Amino acid sequence: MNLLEGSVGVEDLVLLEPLEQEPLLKNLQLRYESKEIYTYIGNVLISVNPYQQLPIYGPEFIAKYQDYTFYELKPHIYALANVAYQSLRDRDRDQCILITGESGAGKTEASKLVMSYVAAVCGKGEQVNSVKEQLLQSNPVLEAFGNAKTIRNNNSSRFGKYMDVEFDFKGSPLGGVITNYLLEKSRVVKQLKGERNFHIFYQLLAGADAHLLTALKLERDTSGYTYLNQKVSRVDGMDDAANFKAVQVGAWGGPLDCPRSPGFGFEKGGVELAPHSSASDFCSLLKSAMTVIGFSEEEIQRVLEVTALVLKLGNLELADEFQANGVSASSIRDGKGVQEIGEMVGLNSEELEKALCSRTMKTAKEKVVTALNVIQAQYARDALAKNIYSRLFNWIVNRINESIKVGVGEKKKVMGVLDIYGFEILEDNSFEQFVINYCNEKLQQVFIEMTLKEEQEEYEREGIPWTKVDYFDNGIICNLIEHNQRGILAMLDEECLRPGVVSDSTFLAKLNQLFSKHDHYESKVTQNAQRQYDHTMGLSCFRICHYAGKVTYNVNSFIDKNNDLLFRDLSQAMWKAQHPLLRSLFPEGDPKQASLKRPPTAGAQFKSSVAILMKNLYSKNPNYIRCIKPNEHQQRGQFSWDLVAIQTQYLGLLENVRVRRAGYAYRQRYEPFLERYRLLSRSTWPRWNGGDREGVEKVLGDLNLSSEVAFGKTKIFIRSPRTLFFLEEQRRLRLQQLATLIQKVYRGWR
Ligand code: AD9
Ligand code: MG
Repeated sequence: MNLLEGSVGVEDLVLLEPLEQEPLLKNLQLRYESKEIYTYIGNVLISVNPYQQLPIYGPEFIAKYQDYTFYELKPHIYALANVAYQSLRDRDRDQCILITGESGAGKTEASKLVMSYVAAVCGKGEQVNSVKEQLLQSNPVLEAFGNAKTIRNNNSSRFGKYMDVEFDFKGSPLGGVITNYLLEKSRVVKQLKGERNFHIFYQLLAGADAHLLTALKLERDTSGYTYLNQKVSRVDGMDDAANFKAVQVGAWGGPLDCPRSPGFGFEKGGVELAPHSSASDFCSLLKSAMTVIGFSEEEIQRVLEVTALVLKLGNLELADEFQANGVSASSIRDGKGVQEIGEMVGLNSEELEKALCSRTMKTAKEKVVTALNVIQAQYARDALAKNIYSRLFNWIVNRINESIKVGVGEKKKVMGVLDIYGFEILEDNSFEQFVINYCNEKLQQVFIEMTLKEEQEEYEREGIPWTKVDYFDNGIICNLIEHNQRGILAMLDEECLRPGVVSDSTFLAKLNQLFSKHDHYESKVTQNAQRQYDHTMGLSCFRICHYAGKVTYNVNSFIDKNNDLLFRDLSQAMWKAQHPLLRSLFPEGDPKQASLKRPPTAGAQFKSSVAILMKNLYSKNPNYIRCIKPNEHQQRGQFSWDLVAIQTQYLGLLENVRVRRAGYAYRQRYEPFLERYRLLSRSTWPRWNGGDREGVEKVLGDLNLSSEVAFGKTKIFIRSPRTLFFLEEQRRLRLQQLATLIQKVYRGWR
């Protein structure tokens, strides 16, 4: 056990004295600078992104962590993965691993390390290996279609992901289910300066062989595509990529149980493959990953065709056209582009043009066709591209699920891994940030409730009285957002569905009226006199005081994004395509389905998927990884105090330590505890023949510490970290004493 011995700072923040923000940060900094990126809060793991290859992964480390219990080795993600897996296998408890943190903090890498650990230790055999391979290969495929270079992270996941891995009673993997959340589809048509579109577009153009490019009617040069034409077709930072690759290969390197397809596998993630690797490798590698998962040749081809279609749609230029009656209309400028699209997906090009440039409205008696002006037609084109891509992404996830799904009747144990966007406070916060932060608010609720619940359960198991812990309950904020009738999301839906003139500002007015007295809601109109001079908030904004801090949201486009409507003309046109995949993405385009109810709004869909997620998480034993980003520059060795301070605050780390310490700060099984401290009592040193618990009672009794501790059924519980420090100090002195004694004896001999 190396509780404090040889460690840099404290390895478990529960032992921090005094328990305040500054020492907490100092401790993380000290450890980070010594390349100790992992620190515990009890069984919660904090991980600070090293942005460099550390020699702490790979089979040797996997083997080590497999053989020891949680506190016996340095804090490590393998230790957490090990506890989760063993508890699933041996104690039959379903597990979930919740990984949170802001963009670039290392969530996706953490999820891969967990998966690689579990894959390495979870059974052997041809069948098992093939399941492992399918599960692992889903990663590069999803990263190709769902990740992109952003300013904050060269391989940023632009979707949330929850993956249930299912095991049989022996702990061998059977398969799994992936759920994805809210792909950032606006990226398909527009990216911020310095960012890229989803990796797949660049990979396809650079990596497809000439034959495939011709078949897809694509050009190799990215600059020819409006949706990609952002001057960042490659990602700098070879070093990062090389480091990253080494880390990941390390995690798998050597003869592990799980076979790897040569040169491509889970270990490479998307980072190394995406922008830096030989692109031609990539395409075949992506294809091979898809093949391993079970995509047929034809399916892969169809997927690439739809991807190409999106690029080509972006290149359709729209031009003004004036009609005789003075109404402005539009048409497609370049006939060739629309023709090519038509040929590729089996669609009449005139119909496509009509669908893009006009809108059909149905009244009770007749159909009215209105011409769209250029701006409206461009909007329609972009909406179509975004919809095609996000539906394609969902289709890919479903297709993977089809391959990895486990039979209904089979009894299984489940480990869920959640890699989801962290809390976001940007300069300009919109609908996306609103729902992301709502999700984080819910996760914080789960976190507090489950940490408390687990504490309580452990005390009950050990037969120790439980005292209630006070903590900030963020239920009031969750309610403000999600209440079925009076929540902000419900108000937004009401506004979206209401007939008559609705706009973002009518929505805001409604909120202002309803929540003027709410403690966690602010806006320019509802602020009290003192706050009126807050110039950071515009008239079109509202602010929510989240558990993690205040966030100002601009309501512009809330209605539009929540509605997420695609003109029926477009879905009907897509449904008419002969291309089977494209057609299947637009079932509502089927005229027979025309009377179908309106699909749920984006907000309502998100809310219900969050509710399902919460239910799923509550049914499992939680394991937390809290990822922290040490600097904004993706640089190794830099620890930006202020940046980390904000994150520790919104990850609620202090609160977490407080909860953990509210009862008993430290607990340990009797046997290792006695082994460490028995030298402090004459009754147990040098020899002790009694039971472990009795031995511990003797040691603590002799040191007059019995009132500071509680004796559980299998563990000793220590109320204050000070007691532990005292024990450690006594032990240190005693060891010194013993060393002097030994020296004396030795000299005497000589
Ligand atoms: V985002 O919300 O998807 O934008 P993540 O997922 O939190 O973000 P990611 O895991 O992608 O961040 O990590 C960002 C980069 O940090 C990786 O591409 C690696 O270059 C680097 N990283 C993260 N964790 C480790 C690690 N344990 N060792 C080495 C790491 N490098
Ligand atoms: Mg990620």
